Amino acid sequence: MGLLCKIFQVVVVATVFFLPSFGQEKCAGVPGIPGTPGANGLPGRDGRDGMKGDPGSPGPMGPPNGLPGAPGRDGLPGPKGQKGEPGEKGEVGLPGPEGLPAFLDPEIQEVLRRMEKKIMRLEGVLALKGMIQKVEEKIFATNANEVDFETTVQQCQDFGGSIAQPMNGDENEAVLNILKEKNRYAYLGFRESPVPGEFQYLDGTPLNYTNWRHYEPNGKGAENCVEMYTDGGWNDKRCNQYRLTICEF
Ligand code: MMA
Ligand code: CA
Repeated sequence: MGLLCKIFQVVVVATVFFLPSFGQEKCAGVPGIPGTPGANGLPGRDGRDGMKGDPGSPGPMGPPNGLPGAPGRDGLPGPKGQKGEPGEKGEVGLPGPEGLPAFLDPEIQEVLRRMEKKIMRLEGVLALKGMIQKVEEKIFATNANEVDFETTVQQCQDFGGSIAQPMNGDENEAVLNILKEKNRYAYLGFRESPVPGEFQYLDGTPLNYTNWRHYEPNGKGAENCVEMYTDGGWNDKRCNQYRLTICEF
């Protein structure tokens, strides 16, 4: 700054600061001329970053022959298919839980009651028609065949029974009823034992009921079978005669 300019500055400052007091004390001067504007200051610091702008619009589609995109999501399920062929039979399963004993099972008991009733009715019909003779739990019946002793034994077995073998007076009378009806004699299920004149059941046990006629048995080892007459009495007799087949069941 040149000297002149410095002087001018002092004059101006003095004018501005001291003139008024001079003015009060002395007189008002002429207003000064406004100075020229100062030079521009240095540029300020950079402001803070602004907010992130909106996303730009999608770019143009790329060229074909690019890599394939990821697979899309699964579609909706299709319609139900047709029924397949039956599979192979599985293995046998484990046994089920144990059931009630038959005597405690009410269903089984009911079935048994009905079966018993049906059987009793059938037995009643057969007895009414004279086709069976029932004594307690034993039933005597004939097929009206007349055959020798061994054939009688065999036939009765074939039908699931055995040759008639009366064990008491009632059973003897039941067999007799059949003889009288057919007016024939019949072999009984006894045989002579190794001791002549002694008879036994077919299983070898001695007889515990007999109904011999007078003077019988008299065969003394020559008559090994026993027949019943139409009066119910027994006679020892050779085994090769034809006699009415009577079985017991
Ligand atoms: C026949 C024969 C015998 C029986 C007598 C009874 C003659 O023999 O059936 O077994 O004891 O008759 O008179
Ligand atoms: Ca005899």
